[in-house]
Amino acid sequence: TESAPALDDKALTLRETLLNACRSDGLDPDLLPLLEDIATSCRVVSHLVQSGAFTGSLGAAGSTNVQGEAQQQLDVLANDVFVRHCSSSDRVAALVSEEVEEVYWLKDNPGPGDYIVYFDPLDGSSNLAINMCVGSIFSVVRLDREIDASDDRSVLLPGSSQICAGYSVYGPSTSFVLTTGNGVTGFTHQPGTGEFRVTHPDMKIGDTASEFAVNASRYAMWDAPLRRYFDECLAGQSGPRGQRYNMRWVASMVSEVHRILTRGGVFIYPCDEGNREQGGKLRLMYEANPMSFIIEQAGGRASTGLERILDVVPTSHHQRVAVFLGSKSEVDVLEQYHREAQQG
Ligand code: P6P
Repeated sequence: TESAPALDDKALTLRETLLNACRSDGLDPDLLPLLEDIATSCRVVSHLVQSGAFTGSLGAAGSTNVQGEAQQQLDVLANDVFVRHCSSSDRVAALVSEEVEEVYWLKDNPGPGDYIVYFDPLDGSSNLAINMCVGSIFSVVRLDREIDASDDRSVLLPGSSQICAGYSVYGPSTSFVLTTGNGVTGFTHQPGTGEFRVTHPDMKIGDTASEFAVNASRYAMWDAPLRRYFDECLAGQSGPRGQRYNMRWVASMVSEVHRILTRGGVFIYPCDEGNREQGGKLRLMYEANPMSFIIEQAGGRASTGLERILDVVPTSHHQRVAVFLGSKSEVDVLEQYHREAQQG
């Protein structure tokens, strides 16, 4: 009989990594059940995405979400998966989902030590129909005081109060990337065992970049500072940036961020004439904040163009924000150009 393929059992599992973080980094052990629930949610969503063509769930749901965007069936299914699994920990006080207008309150009197989980259950779902990468994004805050569960404004905490954040990319393989405030660790789903095993320990972003990610079809709607930066990138070696850039645009923020964590770069989604009324395209609480925490933990920067994203004081749990994130030198220049324009 053929011997079973040797499992690569050297790579630490997610559970082993989290237990080590409890011992060495003072990670709160009560966070582990919740992080396992989030990882389970990502495994289930990965399975739903992989099998979507056979279950007829790749199409539109025929509804629109609070963002006014057409919901895909898998947006709704993925949301239900996260709600089901993240509700099982009795330390979770509330869930904030991109797909649902109201806050899900799970406790009547949330207080110190309870968690709030913010998530985009399926980011980039318009890619599903064309079999391109999609993902899930999550952010966790631990309460240090009692909050009022009858007022949705109670979940409006700045990104700087996150204790952990991460995402999963459903691509050729399923990645799970996590920070608990001591650097960024990348895991890959191991077919067969179902384990998330460490494949990218200590992910870091270099200060310089040779790739930018922006939806350049919106150029005519951009403000001057972004056009200035973009034109300089296109000018290449002979231009003020003195180097050639390559461009990528996957229409899935998790994919862009994962590429930047893997080989550097900058991701840009500005406020422009087309989205200024809504405050931009990307959402602060469950897209920009978690991704900014991860990017900073990997040595990069994340700015609105005028301020650090993690310092933005939220006014609504679905509010949007301009996003410039990635390699420090690129974000520094973008911020400099925006500040110069602001000073006139
Ligand atoms: P555009 C996906 O809908 C998303 O929220 C991000 O994941 C992605 O970066 C962006 O919007 C894509 O925007 O302009 O290409 O549709």
